[in-house]
Formats: sequence, structure tokens, C-alpha cells
Amino acid sequence: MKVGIIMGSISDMPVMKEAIEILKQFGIETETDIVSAHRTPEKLFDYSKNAHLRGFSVIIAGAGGAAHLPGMVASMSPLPVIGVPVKSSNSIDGWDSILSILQMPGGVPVATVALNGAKNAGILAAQILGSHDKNILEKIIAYKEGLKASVNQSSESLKQ
Ligand code: RP5
Repeated sequence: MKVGIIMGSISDMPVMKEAIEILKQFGIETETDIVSAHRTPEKLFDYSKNAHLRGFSVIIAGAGGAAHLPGMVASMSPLPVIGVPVKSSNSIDGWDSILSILQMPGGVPVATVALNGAKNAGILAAQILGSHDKNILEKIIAYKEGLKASVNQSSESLKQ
């Protein structure tokens, strides 16, 4: 089981590396590549059509601007696709990326996370794998316990 992480440009990497890092923390194998919907359409087609045959279970796709990458992957792949809107320009505050990824037509879902939300994309991918892998599920449970402990610790520190 491995997660495919793709992005439209190397300039998306500072955001997308958070997905790679959190999946590494969960001990989940990833493979990262640059696939541009507009600049490498043949590669997009090949990647989307073959990802499930190459052992991927989930695809995380990040892009900015006219961010058609996640939706186009979802149109051709049977795998769940998680879309990460990347804030790549300041012109309209990332709304271009968000709306391009979020507003998919019925029948072709993309699970869209927050703007620059690559960490959550990684966690969601782990949860999808964890739904049928006990080992990963245990790690997700421990991760959530860690979140709770950290909030409780902050709360306690206010009382001292
Ligand atoms: C999108 O355009 C990429 O996903 C990136 O977010 C944005 C800018 O790409 P570069 O011009 O930096 O290659 O396709």
C-alpha cells in the first residue's frame, strides 16, 4: 500500500512536503512526482490511468491557480483522490485554487482539504488506508491521543 503524491509544479513542494512528512511519520510509503495538467497532459493521462495498477491506494494531488490536476486525475482514476489547493499567487488570495479543486461535478469526487492543507491530506490518506489496516489505525489513534494530550497540557499550563 502506498500513497501517490503529485503536484503541478516544483514550486508547490514547500506546501506538499507536509503530506510526505506526516505519511512518513505513520510509516506509510509514498512516491512523489510532478505532473502538470496543462504542461504535461500525456503524463497526467498515463499516471491517472495506471496509478492503481502500480500499487497506489490513494492519490494526493496539489496544485494552484487554475488547479485542474486533482479533478482530472479523479476523472480517470478509480482511486480516492485528495486535492490540496495551493496558494500560488496573491492575486485572489488562493480562491482560484480552492474553487478549481472544490467544485467537482457529481460522480467525480475530490476530497478537498483547506488551502495549503497538505498535512491534513496526508492524515486523511492514512485514515483511508487505516480503515483496513489495523497497524495504521493504531497509529492514527495514537496521533489523536497526542493531539488531545497537547491541548490538555496547554489547558493545565494556564492553571499554574
Ligand atoms: C500550477 O501553477 C502549479 O500547481 C503551481 O501551483 C502554479 C505555479 O506554477 P509555476 O509557474 O511555479 O511552475 O500549475
